[in-house]
Amino acid sequence: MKFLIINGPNINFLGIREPGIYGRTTYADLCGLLQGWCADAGVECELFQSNHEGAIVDRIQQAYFDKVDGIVMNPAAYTHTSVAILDALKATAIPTVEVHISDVSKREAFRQHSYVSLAARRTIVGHGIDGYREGIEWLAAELKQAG
Ligand code: CA2
Repeated sequence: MKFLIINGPNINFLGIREPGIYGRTTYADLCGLLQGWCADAGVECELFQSNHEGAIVDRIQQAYFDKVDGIVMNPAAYTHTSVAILDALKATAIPTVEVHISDVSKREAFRQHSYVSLAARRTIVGHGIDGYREGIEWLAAELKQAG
């Protein structure tokens, strides 16, 4: 089974600024953790981070041709704005889990709407970096059960 883990804009700044909201784990640390969690769940993984909406759309489309089984994604600010990312997820129909480090439901009003949620099988918010582990484990179990 093959997963693509996508992180959106500014996630590469994790651990550098705003540790009160996003913690002290750096993006490099996160990449190591993601690889370990995928290995533990018995899935191959590819990591992708971009600050560009179109690059994320392109990567989701590529995942369709690469026969990726699942996507775990923190779309970051594009969560709240991107119909293009929503459409790419719908077009490819790759099972997707949406993850947010912070609890977006308790933050500014503009963070409380997610386009990506309309295509995601599950949305995990406010569990910090551990939310990615939950997403990977949940999606791996779900897809194994589906056969
Ligand atoms: O809680 C999350 O994971 C978010 O997806 C993070 C996004 C934010 O726009 C979403 O509303 C919620 C922000 C990504 C990281 O931004 C940073 C900003 C300053 C310092 C470090 C990271």
